[in-house]
Amino acid sequence: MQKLSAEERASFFKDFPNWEEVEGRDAAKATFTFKDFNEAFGFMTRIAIEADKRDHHPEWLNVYNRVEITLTTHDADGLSARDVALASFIERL
Ligand code: HBI
Repeated sequence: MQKLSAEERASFFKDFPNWEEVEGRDAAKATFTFKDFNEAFGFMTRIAIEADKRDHHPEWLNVYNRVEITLTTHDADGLSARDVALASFIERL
């Protein structure tokens, strides 16, 4: 699996303002806050189903109404097109 080039990575962070670089990792992180746990977990459920379809899974933390998502591609040891595609899906929810 091919990593994003420096240019592709720069474009990603410009085009996806909710996502930020992760200190010391070639990864992207975003935090989403919802009305309550039910809303947050519903969001996670929709992502989980899509992630499994894509065979590309997020690293994430849920605390009550907050969901922190980190995307990276283990097989590429960094950000890949699969992360861009999943971030795009997440942004469209
Ligand atoms: N999810 N984020 C992420 N990165 C991967 O490399 C990855 C995955 N989910 C499943 C998966 N790879 C499998 O294809 C391999 O572990 C076999």
